[in-house]
Amino acid sequence: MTLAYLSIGSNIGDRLHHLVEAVRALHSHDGVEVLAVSSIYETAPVGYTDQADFLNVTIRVETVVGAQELLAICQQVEQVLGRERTIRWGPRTVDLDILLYGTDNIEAENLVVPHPRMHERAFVLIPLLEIAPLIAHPMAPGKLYSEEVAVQDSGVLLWKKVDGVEHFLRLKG
Ligand code: A4P
Ligand code: MG
Repeated sequence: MTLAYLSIGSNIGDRLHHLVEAVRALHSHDGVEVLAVSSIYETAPVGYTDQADFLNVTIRVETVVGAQELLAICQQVEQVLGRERTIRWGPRTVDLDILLYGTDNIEAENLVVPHPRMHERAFVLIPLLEIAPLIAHPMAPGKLYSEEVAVQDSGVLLWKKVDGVEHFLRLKG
């Protein structure tokens, strides 16, 4: 069993529906159990900024599958929910990123974990800290993520408070 943290974002169409369906699809997968979901945050786009605001959540899963298989599952969920890849960092129906996989450091061609841009992104860190307040900074041992996020001009607003996985799965867009 490995604990992993994922970031999920959507900025096209019914954003809430896409987040809920992505979590439902992961949760219904054999070998992946969703243990925690953060509140939902509305976030200004980072990277390619000429696009609509995102809804973002972070989730904790317990899984028996390896990191590569978890990535494959995430990509399958993206496909089922109709993601079209056009612009890098651009608009997407739903995007699932693996932030952390246990304490593993992975540097494969198709998978880098801890996610290399997570520590500079308030839309990842604010929801992550909500469900994992004491998580250590993988790139700066001894430092907590909470110190990092405090200095950011975040563009991240609480959009809907979430009270557990079951509550989240009942939300409708
Ligand atoms: N890949 C490598 N490591 C990972 C990982 N840890 N998790 C590879 C998931 N995928 C990983 O991703 C491109 C490739 O990254 C995949 O083929 C996979 O093998 P992608 O999802 O196809 O494309 P992308 O998401 O457009 O690119 P990238 O580099 O993943 O972008 P990011 O960093 O995920 O940024 N602003 C707000 N406010 N909220 C957002 O959610 N998201 C992005 C996407 C940009 N701006 C945003 C948001
Ligand atoms: Mg991505």
